[in-house]
Amino acid sequence: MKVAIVGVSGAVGQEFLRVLDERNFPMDELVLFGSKRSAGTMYTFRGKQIEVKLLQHNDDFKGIDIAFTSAGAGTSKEFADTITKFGAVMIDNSSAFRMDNDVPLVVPEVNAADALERPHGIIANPNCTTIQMVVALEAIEKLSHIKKVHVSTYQAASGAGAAAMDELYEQYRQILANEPVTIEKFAYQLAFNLIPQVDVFTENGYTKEEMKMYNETRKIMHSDVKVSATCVRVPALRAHSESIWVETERPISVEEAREAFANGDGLILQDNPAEKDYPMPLFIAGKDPVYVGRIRKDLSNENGLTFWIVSDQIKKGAA
Ligand code: 2RA
Repeated sequence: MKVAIVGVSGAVGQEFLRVLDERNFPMDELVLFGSKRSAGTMYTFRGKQIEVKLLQHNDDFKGIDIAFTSAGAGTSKEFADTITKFGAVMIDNSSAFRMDNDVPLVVPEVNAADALERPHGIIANPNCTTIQMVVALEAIEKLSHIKKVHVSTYQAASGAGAAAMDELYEQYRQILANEPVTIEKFAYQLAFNLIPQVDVFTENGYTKEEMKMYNETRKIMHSDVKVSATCVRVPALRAHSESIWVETERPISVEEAREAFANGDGLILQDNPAEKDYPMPLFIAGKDPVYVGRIRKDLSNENGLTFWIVSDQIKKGAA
């Protein structure tokens, strides 16, 4: 088994490296690719130094079985043929192919079987906010069809990449040192603030991030569910949180939901309000599951249920 990582120097690329190692992923060789900026950089993997190759239109992907790509939608589109032409399966973290009819969009806990049908050799990985949400929704969907979802997200700086995390650290330092604050990765200062915008606005007033939650959820779950999202950037460093409200076809009790979450694939139930026990991003960084808590009946709608989820979106979501 020969594996490639494309975009190894980014926050997600670095997580790919850690996860492959941590899981003892069976492979004989790992090949790393990057842009001009990162070509030549050396990374240590399982005690061996590997040099990052420049991603180019050549035959470098001959013999590669799986390529994990996270270098932005433009790069994925430009290099998809180069990456897949010798039979490599491209598992793509970008938004380039997610909504294409002939590219499966897969979250293993929900629709793993869709990955078997991949006419272009590409499997798309959804947006991180969608991934953690559908893992939780799937547990409820098994009890009763979900008709509507209202969700507000609390997205950590890490969703915008490694440089954005550095910027948040630097902003706190600058504020405490009474220095001018650097603002490059976000529209506004994020330290001591919340920004109700993730990605750019679309014509209907929702952002692209919010529309991804609508469209991707329907495709992954093979569902007519309607999703209305408000995505907010918060000054947490790593792990996204989501406040989710669902309306199901029949009423679901809190006990039923709790049992479904407790037994759900990829989920950890953490819901003990009496002990102030609920998921928080600070404690979930670096972990695999989606944590669920604060499960309540909606007070205005018999068929409504509300809950809170947190997951490390780089690990669970992107990598
Ligand atoms: C973010 N969800 O948090 C995005 C990353 N794909 O910015």
